[in-house]
Amino acid sequence: MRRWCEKSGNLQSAPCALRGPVHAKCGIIWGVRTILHVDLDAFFASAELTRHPEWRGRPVIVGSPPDGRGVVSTCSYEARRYGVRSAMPSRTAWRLCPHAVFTRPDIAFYREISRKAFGVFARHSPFVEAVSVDEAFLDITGTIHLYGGAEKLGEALREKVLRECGVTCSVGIARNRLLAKIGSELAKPDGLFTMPSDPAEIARFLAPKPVGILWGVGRKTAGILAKYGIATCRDLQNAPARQLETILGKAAASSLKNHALGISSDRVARDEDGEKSVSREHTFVCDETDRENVRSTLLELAADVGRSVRKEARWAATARIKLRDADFETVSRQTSLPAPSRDDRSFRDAALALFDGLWPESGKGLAVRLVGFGVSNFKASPGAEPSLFRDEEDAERERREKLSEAIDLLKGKGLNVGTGTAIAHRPNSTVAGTGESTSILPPSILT
Ligand code: DCP
Ligand code: MG
Repeated sequence: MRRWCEKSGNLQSAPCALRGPVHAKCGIIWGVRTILHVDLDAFFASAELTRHPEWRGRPVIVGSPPDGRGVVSTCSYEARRYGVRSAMPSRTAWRLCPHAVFTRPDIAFYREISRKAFGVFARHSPFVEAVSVDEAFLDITGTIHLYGGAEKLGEALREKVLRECGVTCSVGIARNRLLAKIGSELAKPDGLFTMPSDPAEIARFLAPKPVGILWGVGRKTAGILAKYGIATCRDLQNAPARQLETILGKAAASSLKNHALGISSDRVARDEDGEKSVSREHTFVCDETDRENVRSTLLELAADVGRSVRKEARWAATARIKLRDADFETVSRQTSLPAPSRDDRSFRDAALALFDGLWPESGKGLAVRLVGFGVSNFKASPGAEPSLFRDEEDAERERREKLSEAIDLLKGKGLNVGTGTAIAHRPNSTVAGTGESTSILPPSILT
């Protein structure tokens, strides 16, 4: 029997030499996983149709008015037939489709519908990982039997989303997140697609598809690969490892080659991961080009992470940040903290240093979709390695911790202290908690 490696996502065609639930050599746990990816169709436009049924059947464009300099957020599938796309200048959209209904985005309204949809997702699996305002991964391994099959579960979910939220969605079902996401893309709009499960079949299935179908391959990476004659997944599958390493670097080369074969180590974030890290992410509804806004959002996330860490007796030794650009390419950087800490100042300093490295002040033309901050590598006690200045360092650390705890207390009483505006008050935003509250998350996602 073929089994999927829980950790790497690889399908082992020959049974493990050392049978049993745990691979004795590397400690890998064996099991068969089923992942569902769900993405609402033309989300903002579909949401508008729930309160404007008279627009049904017409091209609907949500975004800036066509007489201004703004862009399209999204549009109905009727408008897509005319070539209208997200991020296109509204003026161009109007030229392509002058008879379309144009309407401005109403983020608060979409957030309500999104919250309801995540409520439906959470009823189909305890393991829900929010990706953005309208998409999520569900690990449905443990709940399939309640529905009599993965596809039946997927159809039940789609039916409930439509009934309770008034919008359609598309679902992909596969053995890992990478393939599930490809599946939902192929199912669009208003469909369900189950990816093959045999590794050879998966490789054959992906071979003719353009490299852009793979998660993380945005326009930029696709452009670089094209210069070397790599346009399809088949080209990637056959590319010599050396050549790919020269183009992309060692780590990216090996993961991309695996992705082209449908192999991915992605896992839907689970509860037990919470012990290992605490993180928060923020997805901007529209791409954010204002460095200062991304930076201050990051600081709010760092403060939120700090509050969470301080609820238990643990001190983090590592901090990391994550940025995802408009092409869905994600970069992350991590650093060791000077000492295991849990005060706001330490997290803030680390976040800023990492951010400045990824997006220097001189960096122009960046557009960020998601920003995240997390800490990990927890220790049971604070402080640094022995040093000459230990007493002073200890005193300073304690002072900072006390200050952070005092702010937590005041915030807990509803007093607005500290810097920054709550993310929830920004129009261009959704928030997802990961790490300790990972499996979740309708409430944290959009508060
Ligand atoms: N969005 C935006 N600007 C973009 C891309 C998206 O404001 N450049 C907003 C509007 C979308 C929502 O995010 O409705 C979700 O993005 P998706 O990429 O999932 O796009 P849609 O849901 O609109 O369409 P699809 O059916 O392709 O998922
Ligand atoms: Mg969508």
